[in-house]
Amino acid sequence: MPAPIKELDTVIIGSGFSGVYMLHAARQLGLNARVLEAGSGPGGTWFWNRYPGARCDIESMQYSYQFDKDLQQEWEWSERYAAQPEILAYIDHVIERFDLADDIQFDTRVTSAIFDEINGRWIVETSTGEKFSSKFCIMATGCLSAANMPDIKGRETFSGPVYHTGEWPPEGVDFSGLKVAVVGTGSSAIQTIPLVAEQADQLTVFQRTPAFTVPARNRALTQSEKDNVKADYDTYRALGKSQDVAWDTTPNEKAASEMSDAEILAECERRWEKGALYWYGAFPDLLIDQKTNDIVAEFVRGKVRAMVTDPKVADILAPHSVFGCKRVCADTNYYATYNRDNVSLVDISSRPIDEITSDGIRVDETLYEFDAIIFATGFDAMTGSLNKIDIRGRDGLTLKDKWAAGPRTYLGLQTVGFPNMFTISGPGSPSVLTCMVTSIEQHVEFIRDAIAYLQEHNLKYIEATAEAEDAWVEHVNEVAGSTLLINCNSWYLGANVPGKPRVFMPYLGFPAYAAKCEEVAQQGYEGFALGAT
Ligand code: N01
Repeated sequence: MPAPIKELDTVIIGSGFSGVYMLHAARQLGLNARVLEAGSGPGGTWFWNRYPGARCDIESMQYSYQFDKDLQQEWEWSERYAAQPEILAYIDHVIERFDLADDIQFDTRVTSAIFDEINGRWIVETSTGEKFSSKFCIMATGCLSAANMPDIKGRETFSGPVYHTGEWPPEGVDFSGLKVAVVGTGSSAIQTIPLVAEQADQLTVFQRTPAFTVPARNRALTQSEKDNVKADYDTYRALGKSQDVAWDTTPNEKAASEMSDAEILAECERRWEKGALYWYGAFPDLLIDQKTNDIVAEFVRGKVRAMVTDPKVADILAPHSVFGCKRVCADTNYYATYNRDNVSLVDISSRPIDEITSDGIRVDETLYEFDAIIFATGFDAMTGSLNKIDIRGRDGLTLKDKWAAGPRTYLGLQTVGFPNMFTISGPGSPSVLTCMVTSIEQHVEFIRDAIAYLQEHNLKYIEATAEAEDAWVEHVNEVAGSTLLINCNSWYLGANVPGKPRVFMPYLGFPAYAAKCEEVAQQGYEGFALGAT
């Protein structure tokens, strides 16, 4: 006998930062809400990415919720950039503090979400055989949650363990005494390589494209630093909202073209010392003017050559694409790791991995033998976790079909044909180009207020209009097209996943975006059709 359908006002899929805050916000509206989570614990991307060295690249006191002033006063971050276990502990604390656990259901993968047009309800089914009927369906499925495992010939034949950084075993891995391979050199690889190198007998890195990475400058936070931020948190939060990524990436007023060589060099050195994503504020034309970008890229290459003792290795590691075109990585001892005797680098930029055998990885005629392989090959970003679910809207339209040529949304929040379905930090929103937690809170509050508006006006559904969606998609492309961000094979463009349409997915510019959302709400949800039936 089939299990009875459970009635909800709001189903929330995923229990990362988005799902947890969405549940709290839904409860504030008096909604009967439930979070369904595939993992056995909360945290979303921070639950799965437990690889050694996993750490945030946004300052911890910024990468945290701001919706509750007491919460931000009481929580104590230990380091400038929080490591993955501390972020998970923080999410656990938030769940406990706001008494959310009863409405979060773990080990429950959503398999389908289908809109029942007759009753105006979302029917959600799970891997556990449960069925929910809900008025609202909120996708808190995350931008970087679907691991991208490359389809390399013979992968299944390898006799040792194979890991993906984005699906790391919770019990951890001991690489002592082992010959280990890392495939990929993006943010995850750059964080994990120095630590695996310290433990393994030998480590070999397979690099297709050298990434731009700058020192994270992570360290313990002093009590006075924490106290200073807490004493003036409102100002810091306002500053964060006025920027795209870090607390303060306000660029110099002068473009690099208006500065002398000495001024440019001084600014580059200052940013190098400050570290991590503060680089995005180096020059106002950094992501617009190729010449400025080339200056910064050459500066970083100079640093690589100075840090890596073997000039041949330094040449392979020196990045040559557009600085900031892929997210700039933040590292601790990455380049110095290549000076170790037990670390080697294989350049696969012109000759890809041919196959994986039971013993290791073959490139051309050379077989490199390993005991374990780590794939640090990233994610099917922004759309991957949505595409794992069979999502169908009006007239049986599947989301996959609707987005076959690339995702289309209005504000990254809704897509036409899928009424009462929201995506938190969906494609078309600033999300991954910002401090994610700030963006998530902005989205959750927009959704909460939109639902409250429906309640107050006795309305039943909200759905983006085709005109608004078309105009937004055009605007997102136009903004991205005016920058250098479209000039490399990044996951922002879906270029890392074979066959994925090449479309710039995030929207560049959090402050402008937040202002647009506010205006939309003030105009009675302009660009959305609101209906009573
Ligand atoms: O993934 P990536 P990631 N053969 O896609 C290579 C966030 N993040 O997990 O560049 C060989 O950046 C690929 O090569 P190429 C952050 O937003 C944040 O590292 O495509 N190599 C690349 O080198 C980040 O941007 C933090 O040529 C293959 C690597 O694998 C995002 O997550 C930490 C290959 C993938 O790099 C993703 O980062 C970690 C193949 N077939 C992640 N396929 C922090 O907060 C792919 N590659 C600090």
